[in-house]
Amino acid sequence: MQIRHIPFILGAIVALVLASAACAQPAADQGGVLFEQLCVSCHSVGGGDRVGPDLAGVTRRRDEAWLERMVREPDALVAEGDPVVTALIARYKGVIMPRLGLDEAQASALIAHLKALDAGAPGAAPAAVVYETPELMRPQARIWTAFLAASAAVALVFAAVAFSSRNSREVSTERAYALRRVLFVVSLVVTIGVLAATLSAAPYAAQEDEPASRPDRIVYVAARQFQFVWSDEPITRAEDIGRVPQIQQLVLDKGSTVEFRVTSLDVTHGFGLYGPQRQIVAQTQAMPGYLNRLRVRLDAPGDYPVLCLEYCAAGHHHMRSRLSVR
Ligand code: HEC
Ligand SMILES: [Cu+2]
Repeated sequence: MQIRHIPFILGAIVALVLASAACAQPAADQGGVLFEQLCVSCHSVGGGDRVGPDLAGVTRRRDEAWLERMVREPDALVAEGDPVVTALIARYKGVIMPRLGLDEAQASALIAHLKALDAGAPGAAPAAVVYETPELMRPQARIWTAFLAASAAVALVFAAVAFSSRNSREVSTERAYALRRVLFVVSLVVTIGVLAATLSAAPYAAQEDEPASRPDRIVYVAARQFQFVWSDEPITRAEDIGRVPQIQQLVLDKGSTVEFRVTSLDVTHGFGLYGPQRQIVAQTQAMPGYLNRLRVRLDAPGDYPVLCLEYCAAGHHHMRSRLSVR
């Protein structure tokens, strides 16, 4: 548990919006689900600008053919020097909306969703769910408390040393060196002891080729500014995104072992998987050119937020996704 994780946990609690109502109204809400999955990292509807413009009223501002192109192939509009996009890019600090590899049906569903929101259709907007303050998983809470106590102890030692050095005095180097030797041996023994006691319980002991240790499911995760792209097939280059079928909503079986194969298409990101109680479950780095494997067994049913754990540029704090376990 590190201090830098705290804002993400809090961010997840406050900002995560569920789209689980989607199952009930597939046609009307497919666009809503896609929007949750692919667009909220950069856009809100009526919640103000994020990385990109607030999309409230966009279906009235722009015509449909243009909207469809903007959603499906923003890069083509940029290349053509479309005046509207050129002006938008200037306004949004040069950030260019990425091509997300959507097909026609998905684009229409998204536009239908935006239209419904603009028309103020009842029930069109998924209600924002505000999570209660989560109860940290007990071991995590204990580690956090121990970490705080240890940090306080270190701060006290530093303060004591700083305080004691105000007045100069004779120091016996012999005694200081003797003390240093003792401390060295003690820390060596403690380190080896802790290692010996815990190493066998460390994950990743299983051999790749043992059939019993094969994961039930392999999921590829490609991180990029500012989203996670999920797939059953490898995504290693940006061009794969239009080609490889994506998983829009990852649902895993309760108790199954899943191996995430995580990479990045641009800068280094973090792949942080949080549990239903918003406790961190597992994490690895998403690095360009590497495929990092992260194997976990997910026993508790519920929603698992996924957040980027590496500051990756201005839109970092919107970089989140989720999976569910049923
Ligand atoms: C990585 C950030 C990012 C993501 C993800 C993203 N957009 Fe954008 N979007 C932008 C930016 C930035 C702009 C402003 C134009 C530009 O700079 O390219 C924009 C512009 C737009 C516009 C034009 C807005 C206007 O005022 O005319 C629409 C419509 C749009 N996006 C829809 C979507 C939809 C739908 C999705 C999800 C499928 C999406 N965007 C995903 C960053 C993003
Ligand atoms: Cu990030």
